[in-house]
Amino acid sequence: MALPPSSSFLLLLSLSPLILLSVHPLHTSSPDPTPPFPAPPPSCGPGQSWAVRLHEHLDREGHDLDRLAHLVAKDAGLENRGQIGQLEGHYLLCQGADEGHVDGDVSGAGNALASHPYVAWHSQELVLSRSKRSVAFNDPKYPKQWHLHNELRAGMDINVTGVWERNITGVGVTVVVVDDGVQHTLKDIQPNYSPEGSYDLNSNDPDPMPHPDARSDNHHGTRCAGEIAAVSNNSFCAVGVAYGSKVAGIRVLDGPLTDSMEAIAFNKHYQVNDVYSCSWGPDDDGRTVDGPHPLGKAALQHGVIAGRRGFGSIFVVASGNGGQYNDNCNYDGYANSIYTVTIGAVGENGQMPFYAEECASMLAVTFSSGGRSLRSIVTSDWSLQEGTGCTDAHTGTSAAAPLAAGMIALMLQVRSCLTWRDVQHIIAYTAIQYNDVRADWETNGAGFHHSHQHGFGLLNAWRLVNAAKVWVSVPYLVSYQSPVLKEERTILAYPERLVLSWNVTAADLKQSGMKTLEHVSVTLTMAHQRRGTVEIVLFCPSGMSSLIGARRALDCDRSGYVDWTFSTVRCWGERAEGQYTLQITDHKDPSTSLGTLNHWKLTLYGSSMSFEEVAERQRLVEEAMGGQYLNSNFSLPCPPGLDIAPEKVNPLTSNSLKSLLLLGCFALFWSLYYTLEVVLANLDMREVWRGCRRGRSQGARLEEGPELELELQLRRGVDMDAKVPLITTGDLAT
Ligand SMILES: *[C@@H]1O[C@H](CO)[C@@H](O)[C@H](O)[C@H]1NC(C)=O
Ligand SMILES: *[C@@H]1O[C@H](CO)[C@@H](O)[C@H](O)[C@H]1NC(C)=O
Ligand SMILES: *[C@@H]1O[C@H](CO)[C@@H](O)[C@H](O)[C@H]1NC(C)=O
Ligand SMILES: *[C@@H]1O[C@H](CO)[C@@H](O)[C@H](O)[C@H]1NC(C)=O
Ligand SMILES: *[C@@H]1O[C@H](CO)[C@@H](O)[C@H](O)[C@H]1NC(C)=O
Ligand SMILES: [Ca+2]
Ligand SMILES: [Ca+2]
Ligand SMILES: [Ca+2]
Repeated sequence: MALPPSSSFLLLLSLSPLILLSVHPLHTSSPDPTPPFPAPPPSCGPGQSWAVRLHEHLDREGHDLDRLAHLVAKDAGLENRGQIGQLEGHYLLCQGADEGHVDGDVSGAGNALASHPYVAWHSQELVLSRSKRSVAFNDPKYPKQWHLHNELRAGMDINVTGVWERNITGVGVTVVVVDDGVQHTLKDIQPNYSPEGSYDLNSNDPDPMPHPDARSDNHHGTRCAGEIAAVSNNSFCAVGVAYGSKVAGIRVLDGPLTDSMEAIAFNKHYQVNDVYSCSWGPDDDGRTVDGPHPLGKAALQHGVIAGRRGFGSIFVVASGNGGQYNDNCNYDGYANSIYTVTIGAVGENGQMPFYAEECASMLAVTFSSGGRSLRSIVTSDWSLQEGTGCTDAHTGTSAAAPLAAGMIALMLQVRSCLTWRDVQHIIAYTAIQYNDVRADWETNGAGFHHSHQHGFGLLNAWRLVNAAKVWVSVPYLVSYQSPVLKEERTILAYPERLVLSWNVTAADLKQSGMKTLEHVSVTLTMAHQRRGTVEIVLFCPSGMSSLIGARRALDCDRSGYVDWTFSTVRCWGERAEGQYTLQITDHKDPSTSLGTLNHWKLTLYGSSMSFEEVAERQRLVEEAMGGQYLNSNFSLPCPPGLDIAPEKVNPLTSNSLKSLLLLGCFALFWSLYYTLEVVLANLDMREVWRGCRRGRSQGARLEEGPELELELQLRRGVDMDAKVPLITTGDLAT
């Protein structure tokens, strides 16, 4: 990591005398370049300027060149703007301004200069086309992909071009689109298509090719796949966020979807597929309360334990499009799950679009379509039926989730052993808070900002990848569960409210070793005649509030909630110990009767990371944002991961339940093994570093600061005591 900066520095040092030498003589022999005119503007409009060189003999004969240039300009109907830089005898003449002499005719000025006795050479200046030395693609729709590089509204993009410039494009990572199929024969998909990660659960064959349908709208999966991995620079359509990654398809939405199909989809080829992009969910009608059923839940849990050789499959889900129906993603079990990365949408203007849902479990947002006046997402399209292979009309949170999946692929390229929780942590640490009148930003007790509308903020590929590069895996997951608290209490009508609390003591947390929080969830059962009028707020010990149960005007369901789990990420990084309070109130109209809260249960998820360590990580992440670790060969050690059988086909059998349990045990071994591995690798690396320092006697000073810090960081990562991890299937089941 030391060589690139210092060597380029040396290069500069050795070159600079040459540069100085070649410039120097010109500089000393030139007279004071100040022209005899009041400070002229440095240049004129494009196409209106003429460069002229006066005959050299005029100078030798002792004429005042500035005065001659003024005469030339006058004769040609132009205005003298003075000597061009340090070039003696060269002047810039401009058109316009001086009405009395204006010829109006450009060729007139040219002719006058051509025949002028003082002028040795002249040239009308044209605007030179010089593009910045950065990624320039020939894909015809790339210029319209504002979400990748926004020229109209600065900052309203995912800031990915700098990551690409460092040759980070998702190489070695596979993202699977779980949807209505992927047309992998398209020019923009085919070279990046992974048949190994694909499957068709609707027709039960290995080929997820979408089928034509009555409304010509089985194009959804193909559009999502293009956002992730559309091939770059192939003169066709668009460019994907991670155009060096592989993309697979699982066709499952084109037909009746069952719990077991969903379960199979979530674990399909889970040693090939790293990221599962799911742009779908329960009905967004503002009155549904639904999520994964038992098998789907088990598959999500199984995926994070056994997928990606034990580092955990990354499930990215869209927060939902029910905004106009007042829907909220805390009523969507996929968005609410601790195993998923829940992604919402913002429009190009940075505001929450009409369709976007909000909730306390939203992790972050990224771009998508907005109101009618805002641009949508440009991506691949199917070429069947009415499709053309390219579209500029991909919309909704459906379009946001794949962008996040693509960014995660970039992170996994630079650090392949990030666990499913590391990815969530890095999002929380790097997402950007920004202004939106509708956002209710709050900073929690650990310094993380969160809003129900935007999660921790806007995803930024540059920040995510830089943080990923230096990220040491967080300690294993631990959880705490309160007993089921039987209440049978009346839910009071607003402005009165039912207040319930539960104290988590140091003794409670001692067994698991939990110090700081990740997700917090509340599972409750209540009876109510119209549950949409009830509002539930959870307060963490820091005082941070989460609106876990938002009101929904259209939800007039009479069955209340039966063991529904609400979760929040708003207490991320805070101390776990203390008093948790639930406030429930009913904004009912006078005709309905009061409901009853039957029982509830609090579940905390977190780790043994101390409050101070969270702050230290925040500092380290910010320090890594300069790109210095992306430029260098620096890399942290990665454990190899587990050797896990490719997949189990049927998650229903008792056999597979047994292997699920077994995998829980594997996870335990793995985390112990991982600890050991990092300790060993750390020792090795310290030896290597010492060797480097000895080898490089001087001139390596600059690099020592960061090296030491990383060394410390590594040690800290290792310091976790070898407590028995509580990753057992029982603890994780929610
Ligand atoms: C970084 O990698 C490049 C190419 O692999 C190599 O030439 C260079 O010496 C490496 N730099 C360091 C500091 O190891
Ligand atoms: C894209 O292809 C063109 C040739 O068509 C090439 O000049 C250019 O460098 C390529 N750009 C990138 C970023 O690879
Ligand atoms: C965007 O990326 C560039 C590097 O390409 C970086 O310098 C800049 O700080 C990033 N912006 C933000 C807001 O992170
Ligand atoms: C970029 O990365 C790819 C794959 O990792 C590699 O083959 C290629 O040589 C790299 N290009 C540069 C310019 O480093
Ligand atoms: C919880 O602790 C607070 C003080 O921190 C105390 O006032 C309260 O009574 C306790 N509640 C329960 C249910 O023990
Ligand atoms: Ca098929
Ligand atoms: Ca393309
Ligand atoms: Ca919804």
